[in-house]
Amino acid sequence: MSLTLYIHPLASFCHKVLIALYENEVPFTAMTIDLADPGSASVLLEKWPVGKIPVLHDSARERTVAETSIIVEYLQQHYPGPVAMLPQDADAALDVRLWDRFFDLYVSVPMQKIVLDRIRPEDGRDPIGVAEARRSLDTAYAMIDAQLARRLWAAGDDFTMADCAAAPGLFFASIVHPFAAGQPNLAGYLERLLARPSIRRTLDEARPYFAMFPYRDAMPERFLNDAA
Ligand SMILES: N[C@@H](CCC(=O)N[C@@H](CS)C(=O)NCC(=O)O)C(=O)O
Repeated sequence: MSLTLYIHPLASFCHKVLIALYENEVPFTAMTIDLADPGSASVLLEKWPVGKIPVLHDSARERTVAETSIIVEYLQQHYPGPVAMLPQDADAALDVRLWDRFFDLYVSVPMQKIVLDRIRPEDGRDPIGVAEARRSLDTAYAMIDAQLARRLWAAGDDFTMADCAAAPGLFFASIVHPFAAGQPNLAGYLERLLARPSIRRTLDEARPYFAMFPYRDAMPERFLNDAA
């Protein structure tokens, strides 16, 4: 087994890559990084000084690969399986990349802003930044609700990298900034994602760490017991 994925089991961007790996049953070893522990963090920083997880190392090809979208594309190129994370058609692939970027930048990033602000010291909080993040989520939710009126998955009829990005972002965002009542397509899409075996497995593995989630008090009971 040549692939090692440096992760934290609670980290949403790590979930995105885990989902892609599980979709195609790609064998890998997960190595947990505790960014709060300098010894553990140094293992990651040696590989990727930016210090963000996940990072993939492939000993067979002597490659270290960072950034989730690049990791998923790397897996698609070198360790493909039955579920195509990107379609062959170039225009369709652009659509997948667009919605992958959309979920990372306009769902996961503002969600993280809201979550991380809660663990800042009281005098270091950023209420203006958090309000902006909530507005960004409102816009994203409305756009996803419109997009999913015509589609089963984020970029069409097939599950792709865009859905790997969507699942953890929407899961945590729905807790810290609930969907509006009149967004049935958005809510239905999250339910479809949560029913997917790769996503159930990822959340099952994260569940023992949910107590560390800064908004655990807002987490619906069903998420604490079961992913769906
Ligand atoms: N653009 C990056 C984002 C990765 C990211 O933000 N990871 C978070 C965990 S979910 C992280 O490493 N946070 C630690 C930090 O920012 O210090 C990617 O797609 O890989």
